Amino acid sequence: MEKFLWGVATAATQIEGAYDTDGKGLSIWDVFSRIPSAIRNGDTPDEACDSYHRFKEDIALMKEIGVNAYRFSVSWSRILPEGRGKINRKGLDYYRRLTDELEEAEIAPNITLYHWDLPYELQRIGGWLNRDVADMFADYAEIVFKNIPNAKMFATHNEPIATYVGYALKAFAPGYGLEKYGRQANHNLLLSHGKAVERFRASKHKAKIGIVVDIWNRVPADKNSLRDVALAAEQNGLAHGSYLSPLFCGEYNRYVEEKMKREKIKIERKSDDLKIIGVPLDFYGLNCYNRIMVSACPDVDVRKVIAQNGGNFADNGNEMYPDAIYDALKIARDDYKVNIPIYITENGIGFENENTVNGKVMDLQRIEYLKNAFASLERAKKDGFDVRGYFLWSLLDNFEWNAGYSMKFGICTRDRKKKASADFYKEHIVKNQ
Ligand code: GCO
Repeated sequence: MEKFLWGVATAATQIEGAYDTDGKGLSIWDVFSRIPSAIRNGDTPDEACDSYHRFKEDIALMKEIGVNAYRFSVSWSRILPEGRGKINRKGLDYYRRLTDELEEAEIAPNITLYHWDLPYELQRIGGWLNRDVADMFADYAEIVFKNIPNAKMFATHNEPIATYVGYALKAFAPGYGLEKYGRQANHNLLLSHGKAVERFRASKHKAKIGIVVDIWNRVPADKNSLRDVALAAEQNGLAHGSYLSPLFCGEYNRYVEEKMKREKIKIERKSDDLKIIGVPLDFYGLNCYNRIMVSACPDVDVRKVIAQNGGNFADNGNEMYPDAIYDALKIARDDYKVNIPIYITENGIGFENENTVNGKVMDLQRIEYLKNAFASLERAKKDGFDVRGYFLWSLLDNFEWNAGYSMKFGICTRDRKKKASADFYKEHIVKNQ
């Protein structure tokens, strides 16, 4: 049995910077971030953590912390500036150097192919609304499989719901706002996943392949209220079922189908699509941060309900709910029949203000959050959940999408100073080898 993976996670747009260096093409986030007021303080990912130039320092930090795996994403437009066609050798070389260096440091590279950063040139032909983009993604994936032989894990997509948000709710790139677009983009994105996995199998690459879907369990404020229970079930069904049910159960569940019917939404889909989407995987990557309490009554304050039941909150307003990981694993297993190995591919907490003592960030609430998370993880393992690894989000404070640089998720700062939580994680890893 392979060793449990203790890792950290990042994503290209959030850390690389060098947005137009060495031939990189623009991504939709490079463009979206220039829309006035799209991002807090007008921040852009232009520089981020400059990991394009400073990745050796990142690896040195990881070595110090003692992780044995690193989850990062590859920028499609760095490798294919136009999304297709001509390969940018310098871009590809960057990932080769990064993975070689990781191998040297005995840190397993876990590569995500798509962390929301579609090449802008492909947005100009409709982005994920264009079914052909699914094939272009598979071509891009194949280039990565062929050129990065030392990767140990691949995930096709990270949190596909973010693409839905970008097409239906305007909040993320590319900033569209129609439910129909969200559903179509979702479908084409899932199709691209299935097609990429086919290419992966054909490539005979030795790594494992999977996909990353986040789970935020919705719980009813009042367990005895039928309306609250129904609302939580519907929100869970839509948020997770849009992905986990086509991926693992071969269908769109009734919440998704009923919503489309109700809203008279018809999307382009072919009869074989669900078969392609449901291709067998080696692992499922679970991103898990918290739970969400919901109430069907507009005048119920769920925060009060949480407090009355003994719950408490971090300074950033998040509930400090200790068992999010366990609950999410249960949802995957019980509601979506996930029965393959699982990696927690993201878990962490962000703060706008952190306390510094003698130049060191003393992020004690993050440590408390992590203690809870590790206890939940242990309980799950004891109860037989097949969890093989945990990736903390994130190695560094970075470009937190719409929140820009003001929301900090790192266990190290952008100038690569370890916070107290990095020391805590190090100790935890030593004790739990
Ligand atoms: C996500 C993304 C990350 C975020 C993190 C904190 O899963 O939402 O993968 O890019 O930065 O979740 O919000």
